[in-house]
Amino acid sequence: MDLVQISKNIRKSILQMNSRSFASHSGTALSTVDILVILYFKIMNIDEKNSLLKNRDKFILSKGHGSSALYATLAEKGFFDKKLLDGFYIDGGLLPGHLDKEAVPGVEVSSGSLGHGLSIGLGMAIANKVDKLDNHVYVMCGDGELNEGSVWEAIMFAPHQQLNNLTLIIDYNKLQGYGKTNEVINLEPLNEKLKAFNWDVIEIDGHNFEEIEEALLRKNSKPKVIIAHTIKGKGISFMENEFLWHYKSPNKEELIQALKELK
Ligand SMILES: Cc1ncc(C[n+]2csc(CCOP(=O)(O)OP(=O)(O)O)c2C)c(N)n1
Repeated sequence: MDLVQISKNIRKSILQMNSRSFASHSGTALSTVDILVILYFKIMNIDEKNSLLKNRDKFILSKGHGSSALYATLAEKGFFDKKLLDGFYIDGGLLPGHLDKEAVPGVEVSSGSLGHGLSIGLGMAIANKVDKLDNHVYVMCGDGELNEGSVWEAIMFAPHQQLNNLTLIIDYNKLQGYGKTNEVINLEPLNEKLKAFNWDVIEIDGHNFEEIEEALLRKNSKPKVIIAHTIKGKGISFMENEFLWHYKSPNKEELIQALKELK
């Protein structure tokens, strides 16, 4: 399995989808791709032919505005036909701009309103314990999303429930919708804060496949949080760390240039 090629295919799909529909959030989607590749192609117990398998692992993209990345990953994995990606965020298309669990096989939670995914994942992790299922729940939040107080309620509650079947991944790309995260509301010292809330904290380069896999596989007795240092717009030189690409959609020329970089 060529993970590098898979990540390139997903990045390509994201750019084509966002360009076709004039959608925002290309940078948002691109920072998540390498983590999604390891989760969906190496870690999670899932069946693309049976998306509702009872004892499946679950992934929640709480930063639902990065929907194009999850749709592209699910299509790459075979949950649905890649042709459906052409209907992303357009009238009559089947893939809504923000994530919709009713409309798309493999999407576990509808999201887009920030701050809810971790609490929902926490509930699923508790339900797994009650049902004596040993399946894992993974939730990805954006760094700006941690501005939502509801996230910190869940961060406080998960260790109290001893949820060792829950992993939070923070996509720490240092940018959000209003600028730099450390200028809007500084999260630092994030590692120490999460440790103080009694989580197992791991810090990694969120684009390094080995580091991502090792962090996801590491055994934990408490809920685990992976602080993944990522780059918004990762993979496309003119999008990397550029705030503009939170909002802008690639025009024809930009799309051609970006796809060239992914060859
Ligand atoms: C409850 C809520 N408030 C505001 C927004 C508007 N909004 C969309 S994206 C975004 C910034 C998110 O930043 P971050 O979580 O860092 O994600 P990134 O795009 O940087 O990966 C905001 C505030 C929203 N979607 N939901």
